[in-house]
Amino acid sequence: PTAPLTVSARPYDFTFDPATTALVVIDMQRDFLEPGGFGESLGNDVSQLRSTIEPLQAVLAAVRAAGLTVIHTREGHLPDLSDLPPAKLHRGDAALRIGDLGPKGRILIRGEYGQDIIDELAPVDGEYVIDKPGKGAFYATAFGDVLAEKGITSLVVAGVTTEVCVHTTVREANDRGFECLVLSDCVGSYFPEFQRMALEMVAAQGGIFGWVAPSADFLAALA
Ligand code: C5J
Repeated sequence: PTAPLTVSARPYDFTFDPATTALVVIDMQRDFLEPGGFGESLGNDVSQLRSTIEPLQAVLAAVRAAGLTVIHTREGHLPDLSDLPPAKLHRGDAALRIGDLGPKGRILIRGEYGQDIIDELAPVDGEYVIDKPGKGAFYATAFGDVLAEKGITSLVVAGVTTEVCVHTTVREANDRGFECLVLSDCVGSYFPEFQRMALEMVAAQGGIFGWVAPSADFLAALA
């Protein structure tokens, strides 16, 4: 198909040029999706996020075939915790805190097995992997520089969790002038009511932060 492509989305059609669009896959890490990691240590049922994996595999296959830029992010901290604000370390009542040794390595520490991306969605050669200390992908990372270098103006966003790292990144991107499409079945939350409302918040008020569509409609536009 010739650009621009059109996705049937809420609150209205999303148009994009594959040459200036990146797929951003946020924090699909063992620490959030598998037992024994950061997500579970905070008391969450990590199985809630697993429905995102299969549709995201299909989206990754399609965007790889179409030649879109692909950027994965990973939340995590340096082994010496020098990039971890005490406020983040001490927040909540975690069984295991960031930096503690869990069954998959030190919780949310860069380079540990648990902090890496799940096998099902492993990055391939030529894709970017951005390590970030915060919830948003722009803060203290090269994410913005990569987007500028590649001439990216639109983001198709997937990953976890919808109301935390996905929302923070979409809000940050929106303020920087990017057009964001959130794939509703490729983002996940530990809380079903947050999932629903977080998606509503993106598209409300005429698309205050961006657009929302199921991945099937994005795939239809790419086909
Ligand atoms: C959280 C994230 N939920 N990746 N991180 O702490 O959304």
